[in-house]
Amino acid sequence: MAMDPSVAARQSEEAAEAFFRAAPPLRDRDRLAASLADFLARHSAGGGGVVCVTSGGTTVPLEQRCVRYIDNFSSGQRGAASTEYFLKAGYAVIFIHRRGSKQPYCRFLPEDSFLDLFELGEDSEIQVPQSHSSVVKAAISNYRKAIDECLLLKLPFTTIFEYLQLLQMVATSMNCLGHRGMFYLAAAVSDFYVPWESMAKHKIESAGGPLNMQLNQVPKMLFILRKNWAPAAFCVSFKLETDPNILLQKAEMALKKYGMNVVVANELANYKDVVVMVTSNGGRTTVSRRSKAEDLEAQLTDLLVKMHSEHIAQPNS
Ligand code: 9Z3
Repeated sequence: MAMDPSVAARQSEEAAEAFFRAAPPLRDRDRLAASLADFLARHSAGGGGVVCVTSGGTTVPLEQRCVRYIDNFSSGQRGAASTEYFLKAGYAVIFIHRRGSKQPYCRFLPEDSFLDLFELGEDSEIQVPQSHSSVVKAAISNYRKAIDECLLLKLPFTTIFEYLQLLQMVATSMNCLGHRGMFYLAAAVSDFYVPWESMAKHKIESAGGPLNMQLNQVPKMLFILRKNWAPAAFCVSFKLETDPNILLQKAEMALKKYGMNVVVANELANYKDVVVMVTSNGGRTTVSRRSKAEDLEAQLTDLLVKMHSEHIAQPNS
């Protein structure tokens, strides 16, 4: 028999509360909260949109003094590129990102950028070779403009504990923006984790033979975000699958179960080239990259910005 929805909702809320109670407290919480409050105060008046972009994969530590961890697939490319397009469209962006993942405006810099981008001149001064100068100038000027005009706030995470605490902090603070807020949840979030209180304190011994470990399910925070943290915001989540036969069905399930406005469905094999936007009015829109020179995120964010404007114009939608 299906569970009563109000009982299921209460259970999700309790699971979320238990998760936050037991999680190790966010380092630097007060400083991060102050910079978030300052950022949002600048955007609370006026009619502009504010989007929270999440990007990169969360880790699941196996030990409190962590040597080993489980990771999630995500380079941060999608979140970093999308941040650039949202800024271009006039949004203020809160970029919750995995430490060390791809960053806005740095996507076209060489991998080992510090060593590859600079050279020593005749008098040992540091200079940028001509071949890289236009990429470097564009990156610096776009980045500086976004920071100086207070349009980009970067908040880093590594673990699932940090990620969910940051998301909760940002979402509850963005609630004051009502329909002007958007969530674009591209981070690859762990489904399973080891609760902090049952986690080994020190490095797990290998002398004892095979390791048996039970992982708990991470509470479904999308549901809580929509229901309690920022109910009026425009919410876009991503669904990643490796089996194309279940992808759209899973995306539709997420749309209904968590009350998302849009679920972007993508398949690991071709996620850079094609995604399907599944929307709450029953629509399915395929977005494909027209050439390798183009970012799929340009089209995707363009469509979402239009849908978000309609959401703002029709507050009861
Ligand atoms: C995605 O599906 C993203 O599009 C990618 C982007 C992680 C594939 P990259 O960062 O990759 O450009 O290298 N993100 C969401 C993945 C996810 O964990 N979704 C959950 C799920 O599928 C729902 S929150 O269950």
